[in-house]
Amino acid sequence: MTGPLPQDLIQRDNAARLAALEDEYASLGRALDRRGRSIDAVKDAVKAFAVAVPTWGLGIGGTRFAKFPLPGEPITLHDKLEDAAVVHQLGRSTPSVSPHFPWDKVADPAGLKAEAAELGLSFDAVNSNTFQDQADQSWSYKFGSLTHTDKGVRDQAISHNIDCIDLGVALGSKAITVWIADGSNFPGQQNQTAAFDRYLDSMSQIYAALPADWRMFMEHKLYEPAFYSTVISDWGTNLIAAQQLGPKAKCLVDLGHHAPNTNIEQIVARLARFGKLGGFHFNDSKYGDDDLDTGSINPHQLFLIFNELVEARARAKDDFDPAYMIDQSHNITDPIESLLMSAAAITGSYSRALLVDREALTQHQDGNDVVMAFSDLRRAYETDVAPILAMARYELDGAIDPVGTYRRSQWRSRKAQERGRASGAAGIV
Ligand code: LRH
Ligand code: MN
Repeated sequence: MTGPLPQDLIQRDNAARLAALEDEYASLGRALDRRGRSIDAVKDAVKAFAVAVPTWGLGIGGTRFAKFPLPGEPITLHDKLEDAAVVHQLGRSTPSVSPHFPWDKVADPAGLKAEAAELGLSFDAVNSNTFQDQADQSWSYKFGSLTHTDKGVRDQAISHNIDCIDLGVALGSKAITVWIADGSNFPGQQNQTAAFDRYLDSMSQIYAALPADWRMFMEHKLYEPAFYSTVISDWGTNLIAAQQLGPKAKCLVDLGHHAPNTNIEQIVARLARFGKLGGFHFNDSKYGDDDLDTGSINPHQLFLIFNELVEARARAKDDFDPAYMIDQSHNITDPIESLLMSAAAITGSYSRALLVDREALTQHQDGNDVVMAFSDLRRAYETDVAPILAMARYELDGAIDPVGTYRRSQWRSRKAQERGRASGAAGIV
C-alpha cells in the first residue's frame, strides 16, 4: 500500500492495538454467530465498500458569514489529492474523488488522472456549476441557468455541462452530477411549468451528449439559494424528470436537501423500486442544508437508509449500483479527520444494516408483530460494529485507529510549513 504517510508509522500504531482488536473481533464474532450472523461476511462486504470524497470537502468550508482557514489546509487541487490519499491510506474506503468544475478545471486532465493514480486514487462523478458566474462568462446565471427564460443563457449552461462530460471522460469518470440553483424568491417571479419544461429541454440536450456507459445524476434540493421556489425541489419532481429523460438519468439524494424530519429512507426505497436511485451525497443536518459530518446528528436515519439499500439490493433483478459520495462542508474541523469519521459512520451504518435478520423481519412484518419487527432493526442498530470496521481497515493495510494515527503523523502541522495560507473569503469553498 503506498500513500503520502510513512506506512511503517501505520504498522507500528497497528502493532500496539492488534491484540485488543483480535480479542474484540473474536468476542463480537461469537455473539453474532449466536444470532446466526457471520462477522466475516460483514467484514468482507465492508472491505468491498467505497465512498467518494468531494474535492471541495478537503479544504476548509465556510458560510456566507465567514470562513476560518486552517494552517496547512490544501490550497491547490494537487494538495487536495494528496490529502484525499491520506484519508484513503488510513481509512481504506475512499479510493475516489469527485471533482467540481470549474473549481477543479486543469489544462491537462490526462496528467491529473495519472497523478491521482500515483496516489492510489481515481475520479468519481464530475459536478457541473451553473450556480456561480465565472469572470469570463457572457451571460449571468442570476435568474437561472438550464431553466433561464433566455435561450442564450440556457445554451451557455448546456455547453458547460457538455465540457464537464468531456473533462470527465479524460479523467476516467463515468457520471455527471447536475445540481442547479434555479428557482425564484417571489411568488409570480417564475412560471412554474414553463421553467420545468425548459429544464427538461436543456437536460435532454446534455443527456444526448452522454457517452454510452455514463450516467447522469440529477440532484434535487428544497431551497437555497432560491427561497420561494426551486425548479428541482423534491424527489417527485426529480423522478418525473429522470423518467422523462431516459435510462441513463437517475436521481441523486443529498441528505441535506430535504425539509427537516423528511422520511428520506422511504424516498430511497421508492427511487430504488423504480430503478431511479442514482446515488447519494452523504452529510447530516438539523435545520437546512447544513452539510455537517455524516452520522453526526442523526445516525439512526443513516442506518435506516442503508437498511433500505440492503433490502433494495436483495430485491433488485438487474445491477443495483448507486454511487456513494460525501458532500460536506468542514467549517471548524480538520477535513481529513471529518472525512475519516464520516467514512466510518457510512461503513458502520452499512455493517449494521447487513446484521438485520431479514427472514425474522419479514415474518414479523407479515404477521404485524410490530414490537418484534422494530426490535429486529433496533438490535442490529445497537450492535457495536467498530471491531468489524477496524479489522477491515487493518486487513487492507489501513489504520486500526485512523484519527489517532493521523494525529501522530503530524501531517497538518508539517503541511502548514509547506503550503501557503488559504484565503479567508466567506463562502462554501
Ligand atoms: C448544493 C450541493 C451540490 C454541490 C454543492 C457544492 O447544495 O449539495 O451537490 O454542487 O453542494
Ligand atoms: Mn450535494
